[in-house]
Amino acid sequence: MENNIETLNRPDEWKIEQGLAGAKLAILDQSGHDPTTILPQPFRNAVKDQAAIEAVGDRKKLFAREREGWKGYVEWERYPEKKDKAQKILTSQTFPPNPEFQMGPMPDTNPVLPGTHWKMWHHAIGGELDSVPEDSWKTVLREKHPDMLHLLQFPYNGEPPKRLVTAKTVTPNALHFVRNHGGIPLIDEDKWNLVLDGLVAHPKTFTLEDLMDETRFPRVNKLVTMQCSGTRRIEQISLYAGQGDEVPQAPWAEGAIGTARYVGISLKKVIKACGGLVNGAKHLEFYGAETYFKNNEVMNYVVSVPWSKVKANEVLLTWEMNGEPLPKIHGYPLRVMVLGYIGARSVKWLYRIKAIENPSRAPVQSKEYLYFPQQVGKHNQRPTDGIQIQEMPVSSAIMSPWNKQAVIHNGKITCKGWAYSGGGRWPERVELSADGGFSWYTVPLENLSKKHKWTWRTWHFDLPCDVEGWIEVVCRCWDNSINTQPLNVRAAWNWGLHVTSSAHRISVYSINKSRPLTKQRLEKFEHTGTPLAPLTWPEEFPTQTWDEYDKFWREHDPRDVDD
Ligand SMILES: Nc1nc2c(c(=O)[nH]1)N[C@H]1C(S)=C(S)[C@@H](COP(=O)(O)O)O[C@H]1N2
Ligand SMILES: [Mo]
Repeated sequence: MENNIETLNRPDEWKIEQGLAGAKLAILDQSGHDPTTILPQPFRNAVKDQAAIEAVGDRKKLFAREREGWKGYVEWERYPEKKDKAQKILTSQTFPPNPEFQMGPMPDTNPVLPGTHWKMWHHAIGGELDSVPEDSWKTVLREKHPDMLHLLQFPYNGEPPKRLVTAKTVTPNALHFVRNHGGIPLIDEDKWNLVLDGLVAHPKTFTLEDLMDETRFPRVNKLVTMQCSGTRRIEQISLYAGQGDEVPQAPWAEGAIGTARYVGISLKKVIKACGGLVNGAKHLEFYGAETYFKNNEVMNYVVSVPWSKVKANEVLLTWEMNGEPLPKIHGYPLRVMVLGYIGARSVKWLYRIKAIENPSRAPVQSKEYLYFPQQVGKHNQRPTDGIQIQEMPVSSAIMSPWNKQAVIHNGKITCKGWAYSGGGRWPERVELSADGGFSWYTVPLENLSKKHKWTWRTWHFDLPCDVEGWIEVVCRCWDNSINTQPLNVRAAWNWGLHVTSSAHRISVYSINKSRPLTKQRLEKFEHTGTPLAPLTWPEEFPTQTWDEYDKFWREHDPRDVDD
């Protein structure tokens, strides 16, 4: 058939009109006299002012390794002039824009996203940062399980596949999710130390040996679940696109949560060893050794927590994870563990703690990890409009079956998953619904893993399901404060795509073998070697004989009655 039709439409017009190609959809401006459209911008030509970059100086010297034995560490926070020089280099050239992975198609690759411009930024600064992207990926391959789903190659962000997320109640180190904002510094334990300064009576430096000295600091050993505030973000992205920066907004599924046994000490005791806080100190700022980029500025990874949290012995300095020294990728040699807070506060590769008066001004604390109200627009969203996310609310997720999966069962669908609550609250009740959240079955307590103050509970349940066809399986948790989850994603959706705390909802196609007819039919498929998948294939053999058909009409009223 002839395909050369004359048309003003582009070949993908129908997809665009149907909202199936959001990345190509023009913005419609109805604010002026006549409506206009604003098309997504194509990739701009790269600009690079080589002379301006060279005028900054020798990058190898300017951005050299800060300390012997600390590969990949450049100190920025103590040297404002150095920050300015790096900024000059970054603003003297342009970089490719963010890939549109939310409204455009998600690549079919693993790693899903390469992190191209983050790699480019590191190479643009050069010096110690030049080899960081490659070194980091090598560490990933050395330390993580081969089945990890690599959402972003650099900075590395990865989660275990669903079948392994809750396979064990304590997550093996190689399967624990990883969330990085920069490279992985490779630090020698012998060369490492920690500075505690700012508003403390006696600023001090501690070696790892000092911190491990049990005569000074009592050991703490705790089982802790850490959850990234981005966990289950893909559900928000699938509903509506939001802030699309690929590092802050990695497209996490349900695996950005992990549970491990940590050994360390309480930060409160270390602050006491420095003579305590002075001059109105109320917050502790944590410094991580890697380099982070935001708006053409370079910085170390810095966040803060309030003293009240530290005072309650809920902030630990840890060096052991599940009986092993901390893996390099998880913060070796020392990381903070803030119990019950979002992962972002548990700083890895910790090298400095500073006592300060107000919450940190560093962008990760003050401009990211904010929970915005839905109806404040992107173009006028001020950091103070958002709530700084600290404790996670109650949440849960179904790990099996999967969304859009057809399940053959005998009247009960076996479901598995996790439930968690932040702030030292814990799951008391997990409920499942097979009808979209109208009626709920309680998961028996025997089917929940053991209760701990700071951890998730994994669960499994055979969910009764009599009906066939598409059903919506929903999971929700009630914590010990009787908090529960909003019932749909929209209710919790926010521009920053954080805290997907809504009840986890999946569509499942139920094929109920406890129905005699279904059982017979499935046997016929097997007998005749007819493939069951894909589900959408039309029937390959009749479901009824003509004899059966005629018998039905003999025994029932006709389709149309006339009296
Ligand atoms: N230094 C440093 N610490 C960090 C981060 C980081 O990028 N750099 N990411 C934070 C975030 S957002 C999370 S969710 C957790 C993830 O810890 P994990 O990679 O050990 O699972 O680390 C936190 N600590
Ligand atoms: Mo996170």
